[in-house]
Amino acid sequence: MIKFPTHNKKLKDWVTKMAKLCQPDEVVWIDGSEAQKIILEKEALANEEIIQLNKEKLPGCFLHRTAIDDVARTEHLTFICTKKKHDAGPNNNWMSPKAAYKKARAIFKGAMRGRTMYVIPFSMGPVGSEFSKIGVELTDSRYVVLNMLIMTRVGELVLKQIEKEDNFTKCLHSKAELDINKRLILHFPEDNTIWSVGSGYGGNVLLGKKCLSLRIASHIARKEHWLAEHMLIMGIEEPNGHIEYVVAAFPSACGKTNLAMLVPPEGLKVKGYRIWTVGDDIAWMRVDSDGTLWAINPESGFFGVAPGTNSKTNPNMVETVKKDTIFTNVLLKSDKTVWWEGADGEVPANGIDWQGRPWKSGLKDVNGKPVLGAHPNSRFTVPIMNCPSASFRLEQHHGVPVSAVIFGGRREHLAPLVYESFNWQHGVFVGSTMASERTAAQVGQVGEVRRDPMAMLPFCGYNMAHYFRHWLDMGKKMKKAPKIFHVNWFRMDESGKFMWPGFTENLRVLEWILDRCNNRVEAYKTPIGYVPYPADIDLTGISLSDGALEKLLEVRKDDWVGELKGIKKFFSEFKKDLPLELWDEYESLSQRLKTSE
Ligand code: OXD
Ligand code: MN
Repeated sequence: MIKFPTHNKKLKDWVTKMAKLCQPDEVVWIDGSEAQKIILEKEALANEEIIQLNKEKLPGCFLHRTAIDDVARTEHLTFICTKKKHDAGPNNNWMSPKAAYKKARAIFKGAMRGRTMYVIPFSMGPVGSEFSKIGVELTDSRYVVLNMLIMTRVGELVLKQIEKEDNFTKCLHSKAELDINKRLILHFPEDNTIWSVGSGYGGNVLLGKKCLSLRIASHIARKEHWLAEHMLIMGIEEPNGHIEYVVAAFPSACGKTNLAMLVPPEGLKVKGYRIWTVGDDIAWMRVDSDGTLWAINPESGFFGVAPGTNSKTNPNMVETVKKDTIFTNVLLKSDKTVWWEGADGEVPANGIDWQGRPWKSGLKDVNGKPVLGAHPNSRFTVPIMNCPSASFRLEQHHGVPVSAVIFGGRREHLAPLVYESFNWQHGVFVGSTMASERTAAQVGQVGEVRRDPMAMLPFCGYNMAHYFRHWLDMGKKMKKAPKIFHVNWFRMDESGKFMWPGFTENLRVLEWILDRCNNRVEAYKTPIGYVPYPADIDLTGISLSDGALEKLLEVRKDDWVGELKGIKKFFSEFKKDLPLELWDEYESLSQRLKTSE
């Protein structure tokens, strides 16, 4: 007999039906309390789902290891299940809802036998905010529960909200047998439903994150006239105390998290900048009654990539993960602290690697390849409030006003350090033609270049041509739309070295962006957009080689003529659905390149 702490019939009926399908031994409702969390941690420790880390050095921290073939989002097993294939678009894998439910139901059937089904009522965004959406995740994984308690707002207040709204996203997850051949991540936007089975990796199973906050939310946002985006949100406090907020989209593992919480570089410190972190991964944005764009971060935690995180790349994150953190797939040291490639300090002499095997520094496999201590996509899950730069506006129901939208990618040669689009429509073109290299966060060939419009290719829950149309329409709804920029921290010189120091120094580029938003500097008009005059990027305290900044800002016509081909090929995939405005922008760019010197 299931006990229900809710009167909501929809919720009661759905939990009953799903329990009948999955056949758990018991059903436990998650109330968001500290007492319940402690019980769950104890059970997870006893079952060896998590390992307690050094209580003095890493209080409240645990380590979890996933199955070795379950370490990243599995895009080829991720589907958008709409009645019409066309609604999912060429950008998504598609299955009909009927076929998808049938296929997954066979795996879910009895999958929770001998286990507990946890019911997690959660809110993406502050409970009760106009921006927020409610979900309920059913899962047989304590690891998922413990992570959801960090990443989302969980508990009784949410249940009350469900009674009021009578609406929530139905999220069903089971580890089942953790079998890659029986793994499916299914989205049913027309039913406001997500089914994920056979995985234990965060991006596949913390259903509030990519599944709800991007794939399902993007579908809802189109209908309700707002934007659900794969973007960080950060505030830049200027020396006069005024804070301006920017949002930025980069493909996975291109430094969104590092940028969102950067510490101003030495050379700019005298100017008195301060950074406020609102979010590192997802932005939900609405046009408010003042006719401008406002943003919230629907999440309450970070699910960040560990390798490469250190006091130089991200000192705030190093502080953040010193307590209350769940580490996944990192190296365990003998003193029960953790390590990953690119962490601070010496490489440990030995430890237990992410697969649970003994490891020592310099270890090589039979082919002579280094054996990594931590998986390249190893992660930490930690509350945003732990972060020294956490914004004081995180719980504000209205979010923060957005001055600039920044797109970026990893382009070794093509894109200059920064450029500004001519207007909103051109900015949408810039976002829609974004491209980058594949990273460890996705399964597949690392290094392969792929188009990733607005960094949403793996996350847009509907036909991307319709998504571009939605972006164009949103621009018309604003009295004062944010300016749109493109950045590239990854340009390389002839010898294959990065030309820009990146990380904390990126504030120098943000400074120019804000100067442009406030009409404080002129810019140089090129065929692709406005580019800074070198003198307007403050280089105090860093030394670039002679002419390096000029090279970083250079727009190379031949490269862009080549790029046009790639854009045409990509746009053509959307056939007649692609908004004509984007073809107009394509033609205009081609024309400007022809007529420029
Ligand atoms: C992430 C991703 O995990 O984008 O944030 O892959
Ligand atoms: Mn992401």
